Amino acid sequence: MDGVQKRNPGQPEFHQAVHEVAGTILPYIAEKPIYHKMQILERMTEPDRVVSFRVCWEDDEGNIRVNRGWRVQFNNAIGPYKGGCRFHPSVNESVLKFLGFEQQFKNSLTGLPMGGGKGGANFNPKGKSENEVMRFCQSFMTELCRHIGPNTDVPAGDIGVGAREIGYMFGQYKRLTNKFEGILTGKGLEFGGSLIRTEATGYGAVYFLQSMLEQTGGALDGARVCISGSGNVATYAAEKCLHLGAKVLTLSDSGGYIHDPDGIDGEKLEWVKALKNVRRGRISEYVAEYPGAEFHEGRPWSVPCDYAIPCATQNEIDVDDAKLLVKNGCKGISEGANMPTVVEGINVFQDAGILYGPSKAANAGGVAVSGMEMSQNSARISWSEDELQKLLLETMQGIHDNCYSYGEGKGKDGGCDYLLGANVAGFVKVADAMLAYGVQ
Ligand code: NDP
Ligand code: 2IT
Repeated sequence: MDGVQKRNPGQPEFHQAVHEVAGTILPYIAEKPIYHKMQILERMTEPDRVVSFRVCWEDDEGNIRVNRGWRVQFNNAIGPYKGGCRFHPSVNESVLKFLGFEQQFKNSLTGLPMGGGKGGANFNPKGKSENEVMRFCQSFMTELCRHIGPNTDVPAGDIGVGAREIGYMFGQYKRLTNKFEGILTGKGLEFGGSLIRTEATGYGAVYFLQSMLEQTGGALDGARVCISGSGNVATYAAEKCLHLGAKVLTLSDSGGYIHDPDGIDGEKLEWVKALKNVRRGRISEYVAEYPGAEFHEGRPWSVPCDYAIPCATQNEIDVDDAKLLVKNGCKGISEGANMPTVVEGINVFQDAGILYGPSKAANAGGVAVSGMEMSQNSARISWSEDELQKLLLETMQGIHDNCYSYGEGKGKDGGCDYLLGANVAGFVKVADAMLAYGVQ
């Protein structure tokens, strides 16, 4: 950890992600001297490369705007670099390195041949016109296109990057290279996208929770669920909760959260999806449409619930939020967002002995279906929705079982330590591939 902090000054999110993994991996590799001798964990903390570049674009008033873009190619030991792109003003090298670091283990857990990477820009899509977003995406891809390829690096969406942005970026790649190839996932169905990629992360996070509940005898039917965020992951996590009979009480955005004591049903959820994807509005508008609900500033964790599914951003559950959730009777967390809980918050959940599904396992459904999109593009075929739904469910159950096999009996009172399970299960495959390649 000292070395990581020294080599990466001013990158707290990256330190946090490494700390969380190292804390569970170090005891595991203590008994496996070869990993230590070959410095595998240390090599995993150093990205293969970080590309940063200027993204220039013209706004609607004719002003020239300058942003910074990045692609962090973390590790391609088990497959081409793979991971999303985030457009948000908070994006910096620390955030993208934490995300890329996590992604290498997450992608390994899916069982598919994908390495880890992440990219994005400090661009704020909020308040931008369609044309401004298009020009930004085109400019971003004009540089990014030299660093990616179907067998090299395959980006996808993340915060601020959805179907619209992927369409603009794919179109620009095609135009610049004169190649129609699977260099992005999350594409539109008309141009090589896969069915259920949109739903996959949110559905997957709920399947992971369901698998954990099967071990302990809990159920989602009739349970109260708090969800944060109101974007891609949050809305589809909510949808799957509804399919399984749960009552969804909250959604949020960076302005605050809504609490609907009657539950956010299917019709209300469709309204939220249109609000976010079509009108690009704010979650606070929900209470005008549904007066039974309340809007509050801050985060939704003070609302009593049986299960919580954070689906907005990193560090959105601090130690006080974690204590409050436990105090109010929350029995399980499944992380849809990446690293949404601070390290001390994770300790609170684990000390309380409640179920804790860490992000690299619980939200792997999105990248798993991205991997399936890559396969479909390579074979120039498309699988049916039924096939993909079954594959997603089986993949999430497989990830759960893999984590369980390493974490069983290692948690409080003999429960499963899913954090340890996910870290070790994700680590082993990447580590063994790196061993095979020798020193590099
Ligand atoms: P979206 O852009 O679709 O939605 C993000 C949501 O989170 C919005 O409601 C947004 O509110 C809110 N949010 C973002 N930043 C903050 C912040 N700093 N404080 C409070 N709220 C915030 O992104 P996704 O749903 O795709 O991603 C959500 C999370 O899931 C991220 O952590 C992402 O890394 C992770 N993830 C996404 C995957 C995917 O397939 N898309 C796969 C795996 C993980 P506002 O509109 O106000 O910004
Ligand atoms: O964090 C993630 O796993 C994603 N944003 C999805 C990555 C992908 O390549 O589909």
